[in-house]
Amino acid sequence: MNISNTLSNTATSFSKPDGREGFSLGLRAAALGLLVLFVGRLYANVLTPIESVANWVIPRIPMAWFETGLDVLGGYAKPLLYGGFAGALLLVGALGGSAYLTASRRRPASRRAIGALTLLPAAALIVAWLLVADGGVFGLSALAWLVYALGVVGPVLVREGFSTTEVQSRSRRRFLERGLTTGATLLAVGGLGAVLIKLVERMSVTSVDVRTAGMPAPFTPVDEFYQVSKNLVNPQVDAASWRLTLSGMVERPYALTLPQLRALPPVNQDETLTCISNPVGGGLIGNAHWKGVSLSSLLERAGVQAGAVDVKLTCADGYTESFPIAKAMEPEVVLAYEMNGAPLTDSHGAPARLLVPNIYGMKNTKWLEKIEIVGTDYQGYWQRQGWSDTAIIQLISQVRVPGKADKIQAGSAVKVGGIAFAGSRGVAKVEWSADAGTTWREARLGEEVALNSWRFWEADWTPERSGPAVLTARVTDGKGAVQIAEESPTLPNGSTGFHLVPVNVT
Ligand SMILES: Nc1nc2c(c(=O)[nH]1)N[C@H]1C(S)=C(S)[C@@H](COP(=O)(O)O)O[C@H]1N2
Ligand SMILES: [Mo]
Repeated sequence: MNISNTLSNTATSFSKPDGREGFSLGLRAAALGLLVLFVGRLYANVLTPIESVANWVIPRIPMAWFETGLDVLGGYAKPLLYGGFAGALLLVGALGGSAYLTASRRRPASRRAIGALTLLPAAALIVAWLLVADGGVFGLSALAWLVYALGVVGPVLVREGFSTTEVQSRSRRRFLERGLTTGATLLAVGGLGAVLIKLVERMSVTSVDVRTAGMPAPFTPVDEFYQVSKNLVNPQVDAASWRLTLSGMVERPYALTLPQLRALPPVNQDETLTCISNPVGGGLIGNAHWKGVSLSSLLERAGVQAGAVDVKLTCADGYTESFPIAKAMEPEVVLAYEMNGAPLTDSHGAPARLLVPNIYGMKNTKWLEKIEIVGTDYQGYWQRQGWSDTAIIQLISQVRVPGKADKIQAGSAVKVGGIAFAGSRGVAKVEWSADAGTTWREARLGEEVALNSWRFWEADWTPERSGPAVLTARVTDGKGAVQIAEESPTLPNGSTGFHLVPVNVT
């Protein structure tokens, strides 16, 4: 045994236990790897593994599970899933680093073999990911994942290299190394925080039970407008390179740039949008002023051929939808590029999204890129999962006031009011009830904002007795159809039933 070996053994015995050292090395390396994944997601549009997996899994699980998950987690499901994924990868990195360092120190001869073994699960994950990842991002996704895997094992390998070098320069190396790892750690933590915030900003995280109390503004401010999308992280479409193509069963296929779209004769339209997933009384509803171009004018320019059945829509996030060609020819179907007087925001579908009156939000496609005329009844993303294809908006009424905090006293008048919506059928009448629908009285209707918009209603109520009461409302549309009491869930046709609001009269 020579002197250098003795010194080396002494140095090792003074260093942190291998497991803990490996843990912290692996953790930092994983943070760096994760940073690479997130930066790639933000700036090169490379899906992270969690999104590839979610894209594959979600359409394959029963919708009831999906809905239950949303019910339990509310609007936080997406950030939680994403954060959980980041946490899991950090943990895998840390545990991997720890296991690797411990094992390789114990049997230095098999260091390389163990290194290779550590890479095996990563390789298996890459293969699994490749199998589920969608289309064109295959290569890039795999590359990012590989960087992550190497990021975990690589620094541990390098660290191992350090520990076997000559003893003389050891303390200087340690000093340098410590500086480098501290710097890298700070960079990784800061960078990770910053990109995570940016990614979370690109998630649609509206909870179904927000902002249903109190009368809403007639036009919903953009930042309060509900957001729904199938994506964990929404696309950010580059307006300069964006093209809308019109193709399929048309005489003259063509493409439009955003300036070309904006140069066409504009249509201004007030319209209420609501999600088919909105429960009775839920907040996934909003009204806005939209500006864009009528879809029929775009289709007429292309010349729709005989035998056309559906308009098929494809978006930047891979979302697909469709509706019948007859619907597409209605002048009020609008390809919008402005919302409440400002360019569409990313979360609401910039640079252009469809507005389809009388039909649930689902078919109001955001980030639209491709319009195809097809000769079949095309089934889009949600239809393949069992949601309605016609997706006609159900009759909707909500009681928004009085709220939970308002005092209601026997013998004194209180304002009762809310919203009513009937798609493009129009609101003809709203009735309200203080006994859960046993007896009805007619409410006063607010001004009609627009045929395709919601309508406010109100009434004065002077309760006679104290005790519990249940407020509710029902709407009659312009064709004489009356909202039904029968309760049905959101899947597949949108929720029905009365919005029952229990109150206590004192
Ligand atoms: N490209 C794309 N468009 C989409 C969706 C989507 O996931 N991807 N979600 C739809 C659903 S389910 C609804 S309710 C509306 C919501 O529009 P908003 O977020 O502007 O309120 O967008 C629709 N358009
Ligand atoms: Mo929706």
